[in-house]
Amino acid sequence: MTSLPNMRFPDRVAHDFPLWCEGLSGPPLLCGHHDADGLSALAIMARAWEMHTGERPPLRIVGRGENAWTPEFAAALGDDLHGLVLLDLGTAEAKPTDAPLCVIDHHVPTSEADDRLVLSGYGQDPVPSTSLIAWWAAKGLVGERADPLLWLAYVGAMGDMADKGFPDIDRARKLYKVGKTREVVSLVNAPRRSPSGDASPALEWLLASDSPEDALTGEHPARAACEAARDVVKQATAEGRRAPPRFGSVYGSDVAIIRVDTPCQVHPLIAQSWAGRLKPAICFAANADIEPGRVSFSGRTRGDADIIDFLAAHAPAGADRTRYGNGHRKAAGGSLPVEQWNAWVESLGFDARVKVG
Ligand SMILES: [Mn+2]
Repeated sequence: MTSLPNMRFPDRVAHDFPLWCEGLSGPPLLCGHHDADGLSALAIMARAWEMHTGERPPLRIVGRGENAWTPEFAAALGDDLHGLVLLDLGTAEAKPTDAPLCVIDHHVPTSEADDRLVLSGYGQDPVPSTSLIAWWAAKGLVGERADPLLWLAYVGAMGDMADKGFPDIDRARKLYKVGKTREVVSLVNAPRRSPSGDASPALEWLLASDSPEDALTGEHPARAACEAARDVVKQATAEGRRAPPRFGSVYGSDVAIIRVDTPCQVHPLIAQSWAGRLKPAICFAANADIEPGRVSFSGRTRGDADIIDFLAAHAPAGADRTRYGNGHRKAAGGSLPVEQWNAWVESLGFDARVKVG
């Protein structure tokens, strides 16, 4: 699929996506990451496809402990797909299906395979959220009818802190109140962090709403599930914030690890909050209660550090690279089996207080 040379990225997205859709024999399966950005992108794509064909395409959230680039995921998809759209799920090598594949993403890519349409915002300046790229794609598919979906792009962009420097998001900021949009982001992100990790109420809520205002004030039963999840997550976050950062002998004050063991996926929030206080350190928060036998960890920095590079330089031998060291330069992590985690922190000079078991 060739684009015109020198096309601006948003125009290239709007140009290439409809061409990709033309080659499909039926509705593609839409898969999205479970955070505000991925869920918003899913909602945009689903509604645009429905405008385009009159039919709601199948949807699937890729949630906690799942990765779209693993053989397990490919097996779960089956082989009767018309097409597959992966939203906010990274860009890796293994193709999960023989059906036409479209990847819409903005994480650091780990593949340049050309047997698929890749609409990656990585390398653009600034880097757009997946939701905004999805909206540009929707715009290409259904034209002005995508305009009422712009608020969803705004929700995703705000959720990923990628809402500065884009004329379309500037326009959304004038149309929709910042405070209400922030409240939607907060509620949409809650279910995936709750002990169940099930983000489907958040997606249901976004799919049923017409604006941040409508989402917060209209009759939306799924909102109550998001509110309940947020209460639980708030409690776990407050407790997690009391855990002290630890430092190892290899990097001293430049690398901190904070242990926060809870069935709530709040370790990225804890890492984020310590990164703000401990600049220029890389802060990793680690959680051994998310997945049995594994330690999930998340790194954040406000300084110049490159966490992707750091993790690559310190990759444990035999680490599963679909589950280690992916994400953004300033926000990346992964999960390791307990034994590998313990060896990893030891190699960085940390003592038993950050080891598990
Ligand atoms: Mn994203």
